[in-house]
Amino acid sequence: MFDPVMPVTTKTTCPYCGVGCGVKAELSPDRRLKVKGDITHPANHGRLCSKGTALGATFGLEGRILEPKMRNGDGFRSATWDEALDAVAQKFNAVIDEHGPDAVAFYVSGQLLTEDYYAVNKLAKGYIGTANVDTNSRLCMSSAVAAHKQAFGADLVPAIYDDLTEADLLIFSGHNAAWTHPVLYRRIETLQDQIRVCIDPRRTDTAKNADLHLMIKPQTDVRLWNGLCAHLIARDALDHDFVDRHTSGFSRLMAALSADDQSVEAVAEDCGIAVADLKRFYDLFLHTEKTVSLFSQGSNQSTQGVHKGLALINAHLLSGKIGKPGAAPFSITGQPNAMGGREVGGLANMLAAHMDFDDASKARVQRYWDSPAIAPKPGLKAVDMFEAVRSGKIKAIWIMATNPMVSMPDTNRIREALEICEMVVVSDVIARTDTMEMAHIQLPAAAWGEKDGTVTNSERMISRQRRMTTLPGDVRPDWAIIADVARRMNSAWDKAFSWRTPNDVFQDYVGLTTFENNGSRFLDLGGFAGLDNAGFDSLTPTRWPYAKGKQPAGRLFGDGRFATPDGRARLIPPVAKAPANLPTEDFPFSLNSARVRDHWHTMTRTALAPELNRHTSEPVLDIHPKDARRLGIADGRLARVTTPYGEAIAKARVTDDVREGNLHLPMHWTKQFAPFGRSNQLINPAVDPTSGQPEFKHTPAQVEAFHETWHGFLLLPRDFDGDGPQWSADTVWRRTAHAFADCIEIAGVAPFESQMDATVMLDDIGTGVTRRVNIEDGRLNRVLFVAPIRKRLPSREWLLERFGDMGLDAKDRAALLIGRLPGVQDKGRIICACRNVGEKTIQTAIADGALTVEAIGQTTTAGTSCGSCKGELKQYLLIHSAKESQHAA
Ligand SMILES: Nc1nc2c(c(=O)[nH]1)N[C@H]1C(S)=C(S)[C@@H](COP(=O)(O)OP(=O)(O)OC[C@H]3O[C@@H](n4cnc5c(=O)[nH]c(N)nc54)[C@H](O)[C@@H]3O)O[C@H]1N2
Ligand SMILES: Nc1nc2c(c(=O)[nH]1)N[C@H]1C(S)=C(S)[C@@H](COP(=O)(O)OP(=O)(O)OC[C@H]3O[C@@H](n4cnc5c(=O)[nH]c(N)nc54)[C@H](O)[C@@H]3O)O[C@H]1N2
Ligand code: SF4
Ligand SMILES: [Mo]
Repeated sequence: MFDPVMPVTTKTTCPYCGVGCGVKAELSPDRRLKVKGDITHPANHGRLCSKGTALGATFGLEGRILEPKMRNGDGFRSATWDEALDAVAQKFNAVIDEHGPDAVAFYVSGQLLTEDYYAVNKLAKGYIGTANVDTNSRLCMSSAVAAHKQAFGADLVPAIYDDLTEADLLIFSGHNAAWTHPVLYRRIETLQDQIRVCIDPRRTDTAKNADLHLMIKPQTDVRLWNGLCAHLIARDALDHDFVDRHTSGFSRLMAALSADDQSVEAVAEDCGIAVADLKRFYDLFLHTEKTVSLFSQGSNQSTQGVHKGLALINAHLLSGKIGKPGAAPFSITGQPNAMGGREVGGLANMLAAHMDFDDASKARVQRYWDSPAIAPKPGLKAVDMFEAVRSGKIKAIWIMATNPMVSMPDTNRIREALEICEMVVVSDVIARTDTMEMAHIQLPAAAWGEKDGTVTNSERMISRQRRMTTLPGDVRPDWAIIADVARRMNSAWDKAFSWRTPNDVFQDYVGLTTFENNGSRFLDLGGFAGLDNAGFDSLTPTRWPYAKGKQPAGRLFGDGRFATPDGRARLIPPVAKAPANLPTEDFPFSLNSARVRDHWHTMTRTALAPELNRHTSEPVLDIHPKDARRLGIADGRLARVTTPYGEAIAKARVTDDVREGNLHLPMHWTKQFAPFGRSNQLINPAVDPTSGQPEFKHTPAQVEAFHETWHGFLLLPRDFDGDGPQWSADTVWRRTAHAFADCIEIAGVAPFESQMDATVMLDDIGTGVTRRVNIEDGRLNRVLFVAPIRKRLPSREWLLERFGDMGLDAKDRAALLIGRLPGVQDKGRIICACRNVGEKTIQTAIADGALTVEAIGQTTTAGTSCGSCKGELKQYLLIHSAKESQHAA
């Protein structure tokens, strides 16, 4: 299998989103990887989205950390594993001896494999004796987890993917599935008879392609769903039989709802939408048996995230729309193994295998682990955990597979925390991340394709990620690193951490799910017990619960039995209230922050793939035309956003895709790619009081024009590992990687000065335009264009492609200085990432008569691979037909 001389094909699972698509990967001996969707995988039946399709482009060793490193003054030096892991183990022991187990913490990730996750939980909760293990799922799923536990008695997702196609009504509540779960969206977008409703303060791609978009005021979801529940009651549209036999708390819910004015008019007013639209939504829900309501970050990431989830679940319980084909509330997971982490106890308030911190469960888990200690109480949740680091209560933290310097709220405070921490250990696959920079010890982890284990997707399907190649450099799988540290901490722990294969770890976990279970806990993986390594290697996707001697489960709760002590689902009254931080006179806007189509989180991997950088190549600030006009902010020019926590500068996109008074800045950009465009230094650390999930979707903010006087770009050979050019502190820059070169967009207020050497230059004092091109040995190695803000710059695309040319000579210089060849049209912004088709090409095709998505595909190839851009193609068609009818009129 390893280091083949011929290409070898492996079936594995995509490492990005929670859809959990099966991938067929063909690896050549020189580590070139070609991927296709696995047609036998039940999650995707052969489809992949743009990110999955580009996996080959991120599989090289560019940017990787391949050996352990230890802090050395301002930089890092190489270290051996012995040196690095002894240092970790000794410091942990010293801190625990002096300050107790709660002075250490682990901050982990839904991008770890289940085996990695299980290993760290066993070490912390069973051996060190602290529950200070929290995960980035706190930022992602914890509100849904709490809602599930309260309503269903355990963290159980009722639905399966087939319910999405079975449904006659599909509701996206704070979920931009067209971009964030593209392959699931592909499944439903062609269904002719399904009605789709999108609830989102932003007009997303999912909203644009829905039958009804409720563009609500931010954070008014509870009001909306409570109103629906009241409407169901008022119209006597309840499933009385289901409510009587399978739920508890009805009268309390009814009393709570009747305390507010639940008229459609009052609710519509509070939510900021048209009465007719709200009526239509309520009636659709009322009259459609087969309804699935997907809820995601617009629901979870809120100071009322748990209540948003409960309100939505209540509507399903009251109408009996649960446990039946095409009927369920469906919390969709974000990360590839968010679900797996929830199973093994990744959240600080869960023990392991869905057990809590009650005495019986603690004793049971300790018995199973035969361990010296058991964490006595829940540990600190992410925001509190970093706060405890900052206040010095936690003295050593180990961060794995997550980049909190970018993804936590109020990142300036995270910096302060990590700066004073006595030992910060970071395990990552990439050498330079904003969090790796803060480490004392950097540990090189094996990446996707180099390690073996399991992940669980949104529909509880366990799939294998498989190793395709030998481990490069000194990298090791995360679970093995954790076990090694455990053994170094205490030789008496050797036996408990003596796993030799990932299957050993998996079996340890499987055993815990069955231990003293006897049907008392839904989470039972007994069907996998005793699987040998060969069985583990050939494991096909299997959904849990999967008890010994039973078939793997399908959808849950079909029999009306829930995981509560009385078997009934609980109807809990959610309270509609304002967000924790209200806009003020100084900060009158509400800042929202979500995802773009082709980037994954903090871009450590997707930024490597040129095709993924071009759909949205820099952080863009969305602002409503009325606000922009009032504040003198022009489309395409820089704007400065400030909040009480920090500031950011990004290019404004003036659009009514956001509501008046709302702003949107994507979450992805980092110090490495756009230090001025980082969203999370702006974001308030307010959390939901129950789940501890931060309110990423709402921070009071102010915005103003930046008034840059010049703009330009520098193109230089691709350098993912290097420092890049140094700019003066007031030069706003952002970088994107292309096939042969990096493009750095620059702008500023102070006069621009450049020392760049050039083989040809055209500095025009009169117009203030600087053009410099440097050619070495017939190849382009630098291009700099700078112009006063009112002057246009040439398209970067053509110049960037020239970095791949050999043998450039005098006759090319003139074209290079203009930035284009006469007569060649540039493609415009890339819309189809797979086929590299730009906006202008698409517009030309439409003007020439390609009037359907299919016809555009035939003329330009756009949309013919993964299909992620089809929604946008439809939008171009709509704009075109609107213009045509304007002409006609
Ligand atoms: N391309 C891409 N796909 C991804 C990821 C990625 O990084 N990139 N990450 C994965 C992960 S980990 C996750 S968690 C998922 C997240 O998947 P989604 O939840 O779809 O992701 P977001 O785009 O963050 O947020 C969804 C929407 O919530 C809306 N929203 C904001 N405030 C409110 C509100 O008050 N009410 C309502 N109803 N909606 C609101 C936002 O405008 C946004 O459009 O995506 C996964 N898939
Ligand atoms: N403003 C705003 N902020 C948000 C959100 C939002 O919507 N808005 N969403 C939140 C959500 S839902 C999420 S899930 C988080 C995500 O935020 P993060 O978890 O911080 O994001 P990633 O970039 O996915 O970080 C994963 C890290 O693990 C590394 N890695 C990859 N594979 C491995 C491996 O096998 N082992 C190890 N050790 N490392 C590996 C990657 O290089 C990367 O540095 O962001 C949250 N932050
Ligand atoms: S939808 Fe895309 S990112 Fe998500 S698992 Fe499938 S291929 Fe990967
Ligand atoms: Mo997430």
